[in-house]
Amino acid sequence: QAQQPAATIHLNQVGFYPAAPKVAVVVGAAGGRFSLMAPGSTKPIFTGDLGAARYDSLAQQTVRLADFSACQTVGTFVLAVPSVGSSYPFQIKPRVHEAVAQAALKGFYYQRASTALPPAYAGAWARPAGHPDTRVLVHASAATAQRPAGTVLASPRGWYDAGDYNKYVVNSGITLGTLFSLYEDFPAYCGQLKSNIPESTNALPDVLDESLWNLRWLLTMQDPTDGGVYHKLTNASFDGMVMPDACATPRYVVQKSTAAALDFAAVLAQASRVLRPFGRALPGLADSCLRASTQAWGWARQHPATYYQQDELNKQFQPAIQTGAYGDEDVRDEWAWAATELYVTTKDEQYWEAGQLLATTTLPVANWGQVRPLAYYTLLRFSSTLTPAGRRALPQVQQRVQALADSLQAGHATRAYGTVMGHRARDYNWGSSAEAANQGIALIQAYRLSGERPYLLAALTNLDYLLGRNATGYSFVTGSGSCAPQHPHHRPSEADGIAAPVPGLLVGGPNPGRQDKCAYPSSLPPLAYSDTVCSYASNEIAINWQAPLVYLAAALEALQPQ
Ligand code: 9MR
Repeated sequence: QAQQPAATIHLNQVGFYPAAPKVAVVVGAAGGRFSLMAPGSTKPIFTGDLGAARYDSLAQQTVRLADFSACQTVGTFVLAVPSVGSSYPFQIKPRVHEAVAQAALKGFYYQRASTALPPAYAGAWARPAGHPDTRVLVHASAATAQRPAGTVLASPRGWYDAGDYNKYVVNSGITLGTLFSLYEDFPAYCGQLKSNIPESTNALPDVLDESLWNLRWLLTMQDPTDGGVYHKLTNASFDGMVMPDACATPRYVVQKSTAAALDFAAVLAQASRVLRPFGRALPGLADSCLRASTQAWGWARQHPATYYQQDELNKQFQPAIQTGAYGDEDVRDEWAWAATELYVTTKDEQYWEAGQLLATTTLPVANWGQVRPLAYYTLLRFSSTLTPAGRRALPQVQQRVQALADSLQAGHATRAYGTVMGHRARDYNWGSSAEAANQGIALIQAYRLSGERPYLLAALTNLDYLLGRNATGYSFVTGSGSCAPQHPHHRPSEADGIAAPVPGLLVGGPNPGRQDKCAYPSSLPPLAYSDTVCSYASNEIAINWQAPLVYLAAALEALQPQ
């Protein structure tokens, strides 16, 4: 049975930086005083007045804010309101989100395919290896003269995409791109961000070691005979809710696609840049990545509209493929991203011209099907190294990132929950948690450009959202906070016989679409969340949601005044 939030005081259950804003949202209180005290104590260390009533029309909740920003006392506290009760305990201290950043990065380790997770790294969640993927079959949809259907390939390693055990190139693209961007934006902080993985003692930061687990798999998804990239490596249909080592159904690489080739080209061009300084530890790898990238780019130029359409594919080929599609039939943003990464890495203006980076005027928040922002962020990051063509675009690129951040943060402080996330119904889609995290990244990019602290604090409200300052009252990160998901739609968490779910994983969050047709406590957008294993539409985890959580938590840690 799903655990329900006991309290109607919704706040970041992990905690607050001493010098940053601190807000709790109290649902249904008539007003009056609130106080902070140590758990179990009745002696307040801070008191204040609840704010005026605010109405959240999406959640249909009347709330009042308890603002205790002025309290800078380090410690563990609860917030109490006489007519309402007490909050979950939280901390006020420097580096308060460091453990979340570490746990979120560690989340990727738990998603590793083709390897055992020993207790030294995985603790209670140790498990045998699953999905060796050393004998993967070429599916009929991917057959060529050189690689006919049934050809056996080795495509080991990689991360499981989500609660399922398949490996999808499109979704790996934005995930790796986000983690590499974290490294490029905050190299010093990444050097100290530790996740206790088998590679932790080598010369690379853990975030790069972890990324290499997926990158080495990704390289195997390219067909060396033509440079094309298979869309995914998958079972014909989803595995049961069993441990990885209990799975033995055939695995296939399916049809090559333009989106897969371009996401692959983008992330490998970025990888070659990121890994080049580590040439002693990784001889030849940066060159291999760049070669793979340009070959995938060349394939995409020859196949600019080869989309992955699973229903069409299943009309023509056997066996039918029922797993996640990640189909994307608008690849203009993938062109822009691949072109920009190749341009920034090589400084070759032919890529710049093909990318059409400025073709659309409004910049959206990133998601797996919309990667244009990653191109913008990369261009800005390398603004001082560009050739004239890229340099000329900088003012517009800068203006659009700023405009995105401004539109996100406009008026957020006066909204009911005071967070950037959640002011528009469309924020609550499949994977709304990633919407919150990717909004946070956009705000951090604007902060890096302008140095204006309000952007940084706006980003922090979305980390607050993810850790409990939201209409459900849940922290959406397993193992972080007192009321966090207990039953994520995640096969190892369900099947391992351990009560606690695998920690550090970000669940999808409220999704009024409720495509899974499970039992939900509410259909209102901010409340359409079900902490049940049934709920793949609101309670699954996924690597493309996890990566922006790692970015947001780590970037906020890196940017706090020490
Ligand atoms: O995140 C994806 C979401 O945007 C789509 O609406 C949904 C349905 O196609 O699929 C989501 O991705 C899932 C993928 O297809 C398979 N692995 C689990 C992913 C998260 O639910």
